[in-house]
Amino acid sequence: MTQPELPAAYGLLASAHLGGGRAPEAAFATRGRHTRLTERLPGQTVDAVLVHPGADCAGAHTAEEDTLVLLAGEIYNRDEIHDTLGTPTDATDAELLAGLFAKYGPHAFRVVNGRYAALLATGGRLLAATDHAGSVPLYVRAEPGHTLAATEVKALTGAGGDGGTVGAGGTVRGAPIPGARRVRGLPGVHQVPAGAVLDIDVAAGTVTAHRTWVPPVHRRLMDEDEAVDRVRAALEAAVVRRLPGTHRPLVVLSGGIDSSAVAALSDGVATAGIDTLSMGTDTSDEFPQARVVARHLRSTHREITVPSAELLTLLPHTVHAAESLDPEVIEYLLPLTALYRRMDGPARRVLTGYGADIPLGGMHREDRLPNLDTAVAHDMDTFDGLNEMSPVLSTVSGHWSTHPYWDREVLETLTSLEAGLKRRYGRDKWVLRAAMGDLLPAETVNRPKLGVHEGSGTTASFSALVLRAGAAEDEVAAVKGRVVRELYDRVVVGGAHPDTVDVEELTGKIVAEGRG
Ligand code: IOT
Ligand code: MG
Repeated sequence: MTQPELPAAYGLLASAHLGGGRAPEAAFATRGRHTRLTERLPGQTVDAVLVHPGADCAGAHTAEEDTLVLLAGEIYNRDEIHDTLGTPTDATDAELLAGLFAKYGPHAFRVVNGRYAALLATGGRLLAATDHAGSVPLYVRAEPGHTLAATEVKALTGAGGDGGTVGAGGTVRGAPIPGARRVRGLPGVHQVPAGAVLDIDVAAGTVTAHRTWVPPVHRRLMDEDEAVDRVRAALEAAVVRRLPGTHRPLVVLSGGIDSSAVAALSDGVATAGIDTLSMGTDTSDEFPQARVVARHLRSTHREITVPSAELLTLLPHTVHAAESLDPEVIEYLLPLTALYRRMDGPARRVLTGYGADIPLGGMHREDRLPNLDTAVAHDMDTFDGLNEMSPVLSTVSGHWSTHPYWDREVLETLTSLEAGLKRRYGRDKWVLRAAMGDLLPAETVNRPKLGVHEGSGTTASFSALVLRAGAAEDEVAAVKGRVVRELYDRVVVGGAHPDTVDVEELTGKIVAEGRG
């Protein structure tokens, strides 16, 4: 199974109400055309906006009988779903979700492997669903008689209309949704957890949460060969189901094992070859390491150099796109934001190596296995809400990104391996390196991990900015956290355009306040 070049829709905003509502205004960071639709169902009316890359977004919505489905993103186990439903092979992803709902009810989302956020309105209920990883963020605000849902926080703040703190039914906004995280600065707005469905009674504004996926907590013992074979097979299948059917795939390549593996596996299937793209800054790059892989695969390779000063001006844009409050995640995403913004030309499907380090413990730099598994368990417990996989990083520039390591099957396989297969013979991510031994040069397979924030000099540049603003060494981490929070308050909650925020000035203000 391959994918079309781009999914039918990148993002959505919907207002479900009992009548009398008005079509919401959408303020997405995601670039694309907007299609509005209104559906009157027996128990509610839904006004929606889909943001999409192509001329039409027919594949992203369907209304059958009394059920409406809206979908941002794409499904990867379409073949399995066709088999179980007996649907025609030209059925759209939205139609597949409608078919699964007719068969399984809200449990439909338990069988989907995808990168999506979906809304399903039926009778008086609105179901808001995320994929297992919550890789397409989804936010809701439910109050009696009126529910808003959107793939970006800022689309909801813009859509509020009535703006105050008292909802239509006279209730004060901000009632908790058990199991869902509140969104900072916006009473009543919650993020749908990863691998979850919120089942909302539109009239009452009440919400029941169901989990559709949880990270594996068990670990499997197996011999080296079996582990290596499983990892190779799972990753290859995940890459194949993310490849564009007719166009050349583009892989963002650091030359580390994660992205090099994705490039090599893509190259093995894409008959016309692949494109690779690397970014660096004037202070630091991994160009030589990426070139080794590009030459080996004979990819059409491009390098982009971003001046560090320019990189830092994109901090507000990174927070605006990712809507994340985590300063470390923002440091990982900043160089990628810069890269996607420099990708001119037609909209592309981009494969990344993002996320491999989480189930494999790649960020953990010591030998002791108990500590490695503690790190893996911690990271698998805490990824939700960080939005590091958000497609908005690239859809702001019109491009669609997808992450094979966070494919549901790959993630389950990697997470559940015992720690000794992840670190072995003194090597990090051993099982992945061993699985790629025949497809990549030895120097690539053996190269120790370097994070994108290190290889691009991003962490160092951000630290230098904070120190220039007058912070002491031991204040740097805390100041970065405050800078990111302030950026979030301005560009996500406050609606400021990221171009209008001066990071240097803001950092200076924060350091001065800390002293005052
Ligand atoms: P890293 O693994 O270095 O980079 C993630 C992906 O970004 C790479 O696989 C590659 O596709 C792309 N990339 C990185 N550097 C470049 C470059 N110079 N040019 C082009 N593309 C590049 C941070 C990290 O180390 O990224 N992400 C980790 C860990 C996340 C931690 N999160 C958490 N604990 N919740 C990761 O697993 O990706
Ligand atoms: Mg990596």
